[in-house]
Amino acid sequence: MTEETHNLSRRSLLGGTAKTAVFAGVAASAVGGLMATGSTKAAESTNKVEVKPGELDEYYGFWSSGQTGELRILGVPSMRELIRVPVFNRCSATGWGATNESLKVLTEGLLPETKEFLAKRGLKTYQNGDLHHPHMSYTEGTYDGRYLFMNDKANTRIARVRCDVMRCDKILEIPNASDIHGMRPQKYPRTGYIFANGEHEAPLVNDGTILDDPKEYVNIFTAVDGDKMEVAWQVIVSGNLDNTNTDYKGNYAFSTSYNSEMGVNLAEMTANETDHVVIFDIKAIEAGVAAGDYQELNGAKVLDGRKGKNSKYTRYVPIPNSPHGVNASPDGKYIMINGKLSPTVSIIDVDKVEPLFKDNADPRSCVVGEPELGLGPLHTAFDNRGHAYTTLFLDSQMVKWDIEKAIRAYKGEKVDPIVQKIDVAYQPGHNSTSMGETKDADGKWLVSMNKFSKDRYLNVGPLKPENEQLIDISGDEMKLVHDSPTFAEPHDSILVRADIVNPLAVWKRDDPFFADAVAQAKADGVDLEADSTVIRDGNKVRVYMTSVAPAFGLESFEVTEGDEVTVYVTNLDDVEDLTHGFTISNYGIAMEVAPQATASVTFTADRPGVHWFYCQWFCHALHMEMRGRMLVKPKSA
Ligand code: CUK
Ligand code: CUA
Repeated sequence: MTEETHNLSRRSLLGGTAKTAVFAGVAASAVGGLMATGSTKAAESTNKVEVKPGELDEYYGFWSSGQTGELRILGVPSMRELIRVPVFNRCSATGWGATNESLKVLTEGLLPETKEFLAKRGLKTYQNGDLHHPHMSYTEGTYDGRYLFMNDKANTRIARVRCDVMRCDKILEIPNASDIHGMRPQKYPRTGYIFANGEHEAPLVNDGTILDDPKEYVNIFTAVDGDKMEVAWQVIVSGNLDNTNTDYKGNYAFSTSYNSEMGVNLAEMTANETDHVVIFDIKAIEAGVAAGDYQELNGAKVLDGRKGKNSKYTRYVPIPNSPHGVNASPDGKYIMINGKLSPTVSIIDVDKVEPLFKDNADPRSCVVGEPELGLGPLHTAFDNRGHAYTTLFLDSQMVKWDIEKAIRAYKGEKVDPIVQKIDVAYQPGHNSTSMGETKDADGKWLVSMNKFSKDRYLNVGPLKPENEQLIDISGDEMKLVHDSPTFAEPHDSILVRADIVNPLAVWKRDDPFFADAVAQAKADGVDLEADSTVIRDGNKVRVYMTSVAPAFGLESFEVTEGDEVTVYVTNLDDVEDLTHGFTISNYGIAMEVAPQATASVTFTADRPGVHWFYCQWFCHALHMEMRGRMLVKPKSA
């Protein structure tokens, strides 16, 4: 296909139908299949696709789960789901959201007014979350295996997961902003900051004083200190914020805005042909903070980066209609802005950003390419050979394209940057390549995260899984090698070389995760690693017990109706994988205790009678016998 006909067909499609197609949901059908690569001898794939039983995967895949609220870990290329890490959700298996250790993480970073609001509903923390973007911490442009960070769009939070134990250790509610969506860590020199976009417009002080007065609404860009998990600073912007990303030099962050109109309904939000990307000058903002050029609001330093004010901190680059994803090429040169309602990806040359701030250069001067790729480009991933891979939501395709050719075409040369298109099933959102979000992109695997599975699996009723497809990109042609279903709703993922991630096999006894339990035991004169005993402290009762397969340290304990009971279980087994659990029947209590961990749960013993506690993790031939009784004496007796 020649450049002209290619552009013509896309343009004519777009002229009349692009917007209609978007508003009609996913009615637009996939057009075209495999496009000729032009070359006669294609380089063959070098990937080993099959992971045999007992073999380990080459990559950890860290997956979001959207509205499920957890982080998932997959092995790639097998696409086997390895484990789920509860974060913003409640977890029946592990007790996340019920144990004292998890409640500390889930509550300590909440704003005071949120705590008050939840307390009125009898809650300590939110019960749901909407986790879109999991990303690993960086050192000098590549993954360092320390932490994973992720956003909660539903309740305006950022969470951190420790990679040594794969457990969430911090959750921070972001003040002033509304509904954190796009989120990325600083890549250089290290993480550093976590940049987070508030997506939805709201009054800066959102206490009901301003209601249906959208011209008073703002959006907030936040930098969180990823070490301390505190807000470092915030910037008020014009327009809303969607996705974000950073360069490889630590200078700039880039956020898309699909609602530059600041509309509050669909027609208003899509009114303009052009929206924008906001570029944040990190060093200028830090200088502004140092100079005191901010207002303090809810404990955060808030700078003004709005458009009309000719801010030192921001520049607004016009981008065709409703851009979505932002992706940084692994060579550090380019930032790709995915057009969504526009069939284009806008290529920003990072070296051309400085003149925007220094010389007030025309904001569009940093755009060095804008290839038309197909309908509904949402996100772009990269290999290490100068190619980009963009998801086309409406076309249900993955397009592989040549970055340098796209730049030459923009300068007027007659070259077609498109290398190949393949159909995916169906309607892809994010995609990710192996190590593709780092300077160590290796060009081996590409995952297409598709929003619809339709007919690809046995029908499970009206609610269907999403479909994720694994594509081999090691050769000249993309090859689809695997389908795998996932439950609601992975948006984004990263593929990390396995040698970078080295979790522990058993807990260390001095882990800060259960330091409070250790301190309480010490205060009670109890040795967690030896004693099983009951400490009475008024109507507070602390029950300490060890667990060694197949027995708990206590066969029974007695409390009085109305007592506030805390049970501490310490798993003394240090055999890898020998996890115990602690469930109290008809009390709604369950928690997991992995080898060498202590876990605790607090409840009121307000139901008299005999209640068995049992281990719910099948740990031993006598696992069924691993149980004991909680005797709750009626108050009157
Ligand atoms: S967003 Cu979901 S497909 Cu939340 Cu990164 Cu683009
Ligand atoms: Cu311990 Cu089952």
